[in-house]
Amino acid sequence: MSGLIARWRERLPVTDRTPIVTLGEGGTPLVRADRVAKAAGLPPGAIFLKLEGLNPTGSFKDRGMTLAISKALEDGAECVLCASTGNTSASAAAYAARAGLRCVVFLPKGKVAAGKLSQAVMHGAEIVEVDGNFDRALTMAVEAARLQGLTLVNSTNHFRIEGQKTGAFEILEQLGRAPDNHFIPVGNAGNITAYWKGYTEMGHRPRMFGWQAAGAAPLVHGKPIKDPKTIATAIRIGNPVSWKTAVAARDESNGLIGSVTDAEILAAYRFLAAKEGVFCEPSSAAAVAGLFKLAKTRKAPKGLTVCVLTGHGLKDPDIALRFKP
Ligand code: AN7
Repeated sequence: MSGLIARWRERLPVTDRTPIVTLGEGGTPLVRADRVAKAAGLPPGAIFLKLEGLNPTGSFKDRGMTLAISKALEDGAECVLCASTGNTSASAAAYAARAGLRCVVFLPKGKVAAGKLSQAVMHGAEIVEVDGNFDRALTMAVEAARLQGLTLVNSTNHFRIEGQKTGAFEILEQLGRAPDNHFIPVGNAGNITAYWKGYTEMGHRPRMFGWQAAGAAPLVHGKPIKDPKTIATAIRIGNPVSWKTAVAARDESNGLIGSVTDAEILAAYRFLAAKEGVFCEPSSAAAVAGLFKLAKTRKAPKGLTVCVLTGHGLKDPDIALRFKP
């Protein structure tokens, strides 16, 4: 059987009784990006990109969802529920469809990219459009899950984090060593939490560099943002669930959580597509935007750096056509 649970079984909370719901997620490419390295003033071979957009539904969310849905099925759930800026709902809808579970998704109205919305629709999720942002949608989803006794598959569900930590295991295997630095976009902060967990479980401590959009940077400002704004809708989040663990990952690794403007995000987004042949969604480009930002003041960290490109460019065709090179 393929998929990341089969691959990393002994490191994940599954038993012989767990029905495994998989679409063959994980095993994504790690590609060298010498043009990014050069533009950041670094030597060839310094930068690698982890292409998480090549997961079955086009984002890293599938790593956590294969486990969260498998465990929901094992526990006898009939319906799963999540709030989402788009990718979590696309992934939950697909894995729920495969498992034969009902799926309800709470989405911020008018703020979900077309590709992601079309996935939730096609996989048959029941869609609740929320008048308000992601943070409000999450509050509603948490409340609905509690009142109805349904399984929440947001990253508050620890199986999501457990599944996502396998991204770090793969990077260690693909490089044959640990990277010195790990760059990653940060929204609800589950993924930076998961990668740090994965690395440390394997005895490694790369410096963790998380990147938020300037208009949605609660971790940089040290307080929730009431009305987060950014063109990178996936990370338009004002009050991240995994706040404490993200800050811990930063501090324990001597890392950094910084912010990049929408203009910097779009510049990196175009650079990756036009110079590296890699089409990611705008939120994913935030990590590379952060690298370029540090490079401007010659502060790009030395050594080997992995940037996680969390979602595929096809997720958000409207932005691509509006801001093409
Ligand atoms: C492409 O789908 O929060 O810091 O509801 O879709 O773990 O939240 C998506 C987040 C980065 C941020 N890149 O990851 C959702 C959602 C992409 C994303 C993030 C998201 P976290």
